[in-house]
Amino acid sequence: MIKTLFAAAAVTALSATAVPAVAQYNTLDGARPIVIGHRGASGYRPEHTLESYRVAIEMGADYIEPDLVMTKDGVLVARHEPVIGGTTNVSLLPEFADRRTTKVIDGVTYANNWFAEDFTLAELKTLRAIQTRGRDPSYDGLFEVPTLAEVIALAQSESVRLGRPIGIYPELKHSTYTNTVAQSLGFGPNYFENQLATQLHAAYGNTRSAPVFIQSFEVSNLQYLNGVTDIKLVQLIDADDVNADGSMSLVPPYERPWDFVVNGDTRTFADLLTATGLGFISTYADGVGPWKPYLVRTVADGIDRNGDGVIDIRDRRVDGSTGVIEAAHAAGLLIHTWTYRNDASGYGFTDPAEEMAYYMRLGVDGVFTDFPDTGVAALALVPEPGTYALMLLGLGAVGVAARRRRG
Ligand SMILES: [Ca+2]
Ligand SMILES: [Ca+2]
Repeated sequence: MIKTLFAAAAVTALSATAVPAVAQYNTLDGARPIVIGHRGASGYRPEHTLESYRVAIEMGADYIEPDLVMTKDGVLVARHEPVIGGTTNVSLLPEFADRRTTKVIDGVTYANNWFAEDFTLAELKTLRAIQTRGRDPSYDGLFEVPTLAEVIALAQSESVRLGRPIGIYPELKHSTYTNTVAQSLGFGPNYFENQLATQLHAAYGNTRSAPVFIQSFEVSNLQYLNGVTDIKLVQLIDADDVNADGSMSLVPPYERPWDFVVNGDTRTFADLLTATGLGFISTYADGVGPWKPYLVRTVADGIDRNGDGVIDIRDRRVDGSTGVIEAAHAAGLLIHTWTYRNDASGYGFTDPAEEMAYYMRLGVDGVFTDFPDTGVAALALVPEPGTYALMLLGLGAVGVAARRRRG
């Protein structure tokens, strides 16, 4: 209905040859898509450090993304996983050699590694973050593991300093697992979600207008939070991989939310993206966050788009929307997708900004990227739908005027 109203406004403006107040994007409400600094600016600095978040903010990210795990003393800290052997220098520290162990998290065995919940905050603070994915290691060993409280403080102080809102997009990692650990440490049920909600409410108030999205791959934790907070909630949608024919691969343990596995719910992640599934999500969440291959159709046409001499899944030509974006919007859900990387583009895009712009033109409401400056660059490549229609009618000057007006 909102989009219909905007379209009517465009026609009125056209007939009056005035500057049109048109919807500029195919997003749920016509607003500019948001750029989310995935683990900060993790393409440039070790992920989930205050420095990584700070660089993301400097590059223009609208939101910074802390993934949350829990310490032995129940403090929420930012790490991609409870497993910390690969993202810190813990393996180099002889004093923690005896913490090395093997655990199973959501059906996956992590052998001979270190786990956040076996360290107090004071102990974790003696570790230093290291870069991942083979990226520039020159910042390794410099930065601490930040607490959620420190991430909130950074976002709020930077919002004041820069005069623009910097949101946070915390992810509850493995809630079922983390709450089991929390109970074994003597904390109460839903400790993980309660801690997050308590800290967010103290910092922002219990309000939907807080510059915060809470995300999770599990469902029951978000349903629980829906009864605890008005802060916006986003259901993440995973898959195992993309098959050679471009279809989604749904293989355990990545075929359904882990709490579904525990509770015997047989719905897959893909089931949650049907109209029925999206309607279900809309009963407890404000948005949905699918892995990006769910959103675009692709065609294998034999062209080596990335020029590496091999024809594979990454060379497939994108061919429009699968309909998931439109279905999410029809269910009233925002749609934020991930992860965009300059050093690992998908589907034959040689320009990572153009890749993000493609999804933005289709209507996604936000993108998670390790390279927030590229996300900002992508925004400049997205023609506003209203402007584009006017240009087709030979009124390019009006379109230029409209583009200049964009803040
Ligand atoms: Ca995350
Ligand atoms: Ca290739």
